[in-house]
Amino acid sequence: MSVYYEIRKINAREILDSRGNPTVEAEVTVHNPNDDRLYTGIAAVPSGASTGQFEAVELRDGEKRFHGMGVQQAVKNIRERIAPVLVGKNALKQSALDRIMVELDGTENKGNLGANATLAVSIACAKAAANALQLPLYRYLGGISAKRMPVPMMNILNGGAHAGNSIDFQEFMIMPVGACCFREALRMGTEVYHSLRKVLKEKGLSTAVGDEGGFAPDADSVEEVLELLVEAVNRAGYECGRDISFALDVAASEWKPEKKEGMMESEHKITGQVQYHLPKSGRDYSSDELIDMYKNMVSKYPIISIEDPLDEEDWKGWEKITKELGDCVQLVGDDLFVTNTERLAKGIANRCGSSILIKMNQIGTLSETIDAIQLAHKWSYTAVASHRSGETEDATIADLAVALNCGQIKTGAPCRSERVAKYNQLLRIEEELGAEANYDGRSAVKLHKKE
Ligand code: 2PG
Ligand code: MG
Repeated sequence: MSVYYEIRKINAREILDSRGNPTVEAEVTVHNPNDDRLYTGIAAVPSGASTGQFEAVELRDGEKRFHGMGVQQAVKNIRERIAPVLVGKNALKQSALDRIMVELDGTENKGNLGANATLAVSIACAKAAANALQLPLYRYLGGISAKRMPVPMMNILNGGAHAGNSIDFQEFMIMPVGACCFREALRMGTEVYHSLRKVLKEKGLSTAVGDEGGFAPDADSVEEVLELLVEAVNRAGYECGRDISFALDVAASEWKPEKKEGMMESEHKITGQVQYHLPKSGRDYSSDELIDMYKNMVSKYPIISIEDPLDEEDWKGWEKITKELGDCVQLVGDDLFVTNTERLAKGIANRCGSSILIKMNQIGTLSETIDAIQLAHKWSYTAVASHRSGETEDATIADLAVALNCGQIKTGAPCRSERVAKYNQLLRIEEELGAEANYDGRSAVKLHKKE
């Protein structure tokens, strides 16, 4: 029997994200033939600051209003180009709808319509369909197998492009791997967050927060930051490694050599390695030197996951770090893979990393996002559902994480409503799943087995 939930209307508007930048919100209305009523789905897209160069295009107007950041063209694309081809179609055929948008765009990177336009519509269609079927979004997307609660990677100390402090690493996260369930994990992580505030205060360090809600004090070295985290975990009454482990997002693509003025291309040629320049500390490293630094850190601290330890084009470095560290720490490709199945396939073929970060707006449709997660799982890579540093109250990634059994989610500190919205949605989902819900703890993190 074929069921037809007709898309009746698609609208879009320019709203604001958590950094006060404009972003796209779409509203899709569908008709349920069973009760002859209309149901609506609303979705807003997030926006990154440390964006990878291979991400799909985020269309910005570049005009005077909002200092060039307006998204009126993307909104217009939804109203005038996407709506006419999708209205009348069946909202239940998500991949067909997404394919139509990909074909209408006609570029490799959604440069024509804008990934912010296509993604807003893609998610709003799914939400409208779920509402019409009277199913929670995670259940609509994941069916009866949706029951794995993600281990949160809570970013409690911010640096890099997300904060105006002196720290080059972008994110210092805690993972409550010793918790029995998501609710307890969130409590433990939140207690550590509050302990960290006390530790910082006592040391006379700033407790102002960065873009993702983590504290953003100045520090002279990464080790100094890791010591602060250890102290916060202990002060909260937990044991490092047993209850709480650490995860880092280095965001090393921000350390591109060309960002250092006067860097000569010949300098790369001497070592045959990518050279990195850390903009805040002013230090320079080769790939090998960075790998040695990570090895040293992993041997001293309970770090179980490192995201973007190397640049998005340093494939050789990624191969090497996976060989040398992949069996003791999860290596997550964010800028490297950009939620893109082609780049992920290249990584799998060359044994680069063991995990992919999943950001829907890096690719621009829900179906392509799901393809990336499924490809990762097929090859025993983990898939970490992720927010962006610029977010809205839209909590779709919480549902996505459970629906696709991601097992891990990265969505900031337990601070700032746009971050907490995702955690709160996960609390609701876990409550609804009841005894069906699983929480993997430490085993959510997969490592590369030695060959
Ligand atoms: C990242 C993200 C999210 P942004 O690098 O993983 O934490 O940051 O959205 O700025 O790319
Ligand atoms: Mg990242």
